[in-house]
Amino acid sequence: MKLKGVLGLGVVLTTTFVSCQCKQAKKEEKKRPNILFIMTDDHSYQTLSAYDNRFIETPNLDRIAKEGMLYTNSFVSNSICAPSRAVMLTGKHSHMNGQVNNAVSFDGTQQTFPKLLHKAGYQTALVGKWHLKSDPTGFDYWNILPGQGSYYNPDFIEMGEKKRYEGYVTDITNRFAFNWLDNQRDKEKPFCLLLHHKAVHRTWQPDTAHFAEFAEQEYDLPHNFFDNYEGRQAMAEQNLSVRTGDMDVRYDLKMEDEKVKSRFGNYIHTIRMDKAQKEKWEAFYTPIKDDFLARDLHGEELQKWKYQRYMRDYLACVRSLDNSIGEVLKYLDEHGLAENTLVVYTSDQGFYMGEHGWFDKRFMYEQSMRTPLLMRLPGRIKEGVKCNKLVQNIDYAATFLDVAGLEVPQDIQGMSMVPLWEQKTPKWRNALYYHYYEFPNEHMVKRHYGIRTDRYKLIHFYDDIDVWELYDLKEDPDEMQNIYSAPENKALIEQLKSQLLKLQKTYKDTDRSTY
Ligand code: SGN
Ligand code: CA
Repeated sequence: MKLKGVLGLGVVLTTTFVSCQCKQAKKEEKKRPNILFIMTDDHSYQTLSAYDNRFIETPNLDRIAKEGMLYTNSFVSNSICAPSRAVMLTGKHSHMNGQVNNAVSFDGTQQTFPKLLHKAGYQTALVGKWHLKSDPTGFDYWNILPGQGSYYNPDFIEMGEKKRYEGYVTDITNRFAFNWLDNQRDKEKPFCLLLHHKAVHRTWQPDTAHFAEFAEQEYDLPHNFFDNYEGRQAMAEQNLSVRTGDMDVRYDLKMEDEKVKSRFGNYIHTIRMDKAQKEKWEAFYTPIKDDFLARDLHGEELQKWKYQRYMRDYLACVRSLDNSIGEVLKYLDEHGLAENTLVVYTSDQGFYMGEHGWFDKRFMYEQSMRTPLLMRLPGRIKEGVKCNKLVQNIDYAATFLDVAGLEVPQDIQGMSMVPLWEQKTPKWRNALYYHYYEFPNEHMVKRHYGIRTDRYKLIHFYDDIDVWELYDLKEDPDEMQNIYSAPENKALIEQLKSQLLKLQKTYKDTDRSTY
């Protein structure tokens, strides 16, 4: 009897202990923050009003900055889509993860942060643009656009199965994210969701709902729109100009008419649209086209007209994007997820809004090397703060692992940004490394690598040319004066070159012959 009683008590005690432990474990589990990594495609910091409000107000994106941290010096290491994504997944520069350009296929057997989070008990998912050719690995759930995807009635590949969905891509991508959060994950576990939008990629097809807001707007030309590229050979030899046929009147600017000659043949924007979408589209663009044909523009007048058309379509796509961010933040509020979710907003790279006369990206110059970066995590990141440290997309993997309480593996090349949230001025880098490879290719941006410090940028264009450029970003933030050959800069150049070499050694990028 006695023994039984003791045993019984033991059982009770053990059960109580176990259930306490269980609760404790659950509590601990609750503390591990969710990670919502929102990335868009080609969204420039110039068109996010927390950075720059000359062109558009983006109140929903600004809310992340207001309630969290805005990085004023956020950069990529190779300003193009697939490479940027691979850098983020692996925390390693392009030459280390193998994704040096858009053409090769991502080696999905390698270490990535979603895999490490998954192993540590996170639920992982990816919706939207992927662009890495091989199937995603390390995700419990994925639903991706094939290649670049379509704006209207897009196909998505859900865990290997392709299906078409009616509607506008930005809305549909959000819907998949909400659906996974609502119905398809284990809610006992923390989650890491990659919400990666197609917008605002070329050819900037807006949702018909947002035509009107931008139709009559006039945008100031950047003061260097008519840049003559003097002293900057690689700038002169690119194919990413708004001013020339690189920006195509039919394909990019939607003037579909047999009188408009196009490099893209008879491209038709409404090809995937249903009747109602097509009618709204044509009701908007046909009068613009008629007016355009009647005016018969040439030279500078045509260039200026192209710039306005480009900006209006691009900004209308940003509007959908900003609205979609509003929906996401509302979802987190309404589902009790806002307090314990790290929200990250970035783009896969920057973009030219007519600076130097350009669209697109690729170059190590400011508008494309920079990218927006906002983060919110209540209790960990103070509200409305700015961070001016030099951060780069190699840092995301380490940051996500760190915030989840995991060790950052030695072979990851980036640094965790978590210490920057505490604003204790941790030991941080004072220079960034950059390397771009996709040449010869569309837009003809030469291969180059370089170093950017707070004040200077030194670039070496190589392969079919051998040209160095040096910019003093304090004196010349628009990179109009290549001061590489000025005799007074000799010592500075030597010092920057030795710093660059050190970075190449640290990051193990010493053999350019392999790619
Ligand atoms: C497409 C675009 C290019 C763009 C690349 C890379 N042309 O090829 O303008 O530079 O994507 O963009 S398009 O005719 O297909 O629109 S990236 O963001 O995916 O790297
Ligand atoms: Ca991109």
